[in-house]
Amino acid sequence: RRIALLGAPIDMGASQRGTLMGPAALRTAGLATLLESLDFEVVDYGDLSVAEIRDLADRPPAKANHYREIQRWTRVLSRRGYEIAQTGALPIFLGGDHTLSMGSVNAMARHWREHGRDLFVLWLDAHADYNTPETTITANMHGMSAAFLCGEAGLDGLLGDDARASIDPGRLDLFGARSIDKLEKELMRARRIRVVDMRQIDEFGVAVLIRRVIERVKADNGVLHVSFDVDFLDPCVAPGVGTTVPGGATYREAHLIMELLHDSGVVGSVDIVELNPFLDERGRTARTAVELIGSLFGQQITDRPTPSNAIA
Ligand code: DIR
Ligand code: MN
Ligand code: MN
Ligand code: MN
Repeated sequence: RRIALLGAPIDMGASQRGTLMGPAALRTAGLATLLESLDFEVVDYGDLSVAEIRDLADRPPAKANHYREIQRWTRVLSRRGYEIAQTGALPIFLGGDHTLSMGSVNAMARHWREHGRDLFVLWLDAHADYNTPETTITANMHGMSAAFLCGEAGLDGLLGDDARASIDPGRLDLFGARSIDKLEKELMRARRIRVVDMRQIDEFGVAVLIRRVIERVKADNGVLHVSFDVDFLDPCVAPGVGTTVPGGATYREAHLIMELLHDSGVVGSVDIVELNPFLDERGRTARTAVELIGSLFGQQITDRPTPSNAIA
């Protein structure tokens, strides 16, 4: 029961600066102490840096802001994440904007593939992040990470010669979406990307919908990577993000999701991204994110055996 923390202070993938302070805020909010109180051994690898990384000579796509910088981060994250996964620890990647996942998910997919297991990805996010340099309106690369991971064309040079492990679009679940661009939506429809939007959450509730995701992972003996974009939460709960969208998950819905994921036992790695401490209200969003990670790793209100498993 060992957890590895790895910070990636990236903010060039988003339009607003400031997510580079995310790892520090999550540490300040007590992430390691909380995980230790839940009986984990926590190894904090500190923050990555891209200062030493040599730039590649490929030609940046026309519409991908700060491509070079994101390329450095993606390569570093992919290598370090993979090495850390090999130590047997469960990695939590601390962002940083959502371009972080291009590296972290690639690392975990490669790791598990070597162990004969498929990686599934749960993308908790107000957005679909399924743009490409072709479809994007903003050219912000944090809106492209899920598409990149599913092997969409347009950012093929990001990893250079490093191994790219695309995930099968059938193993990706977008959850909580309420802002998807027009061309992005068309591309998702063509690829049959599964998305649980906020309307479905309203109609059916998070428990039913998350259990479906978990069952798919279990049926395949897969491992689940949880990519938690803090803007998944309603802005009332989580004001400290650059691209707030009204109508997000409530505090209770988010905790229930984390509790159900914990009970499932299928989670093998986590990203916490898009937290922007520059926009936060005295650490409120950072603290909320840390509390949610607590639920994801076994924090319970009472100590009774997990009721969801007992019923299912
Ligand atoms: C928008 C917003 N779809 C874009 N995306 C994200 O820029 O591509 N905002 N991820 O957080
Ligand atoms: Mn291994
Ligand atoms: Mn996102
Ligand atoms: Mn988002």
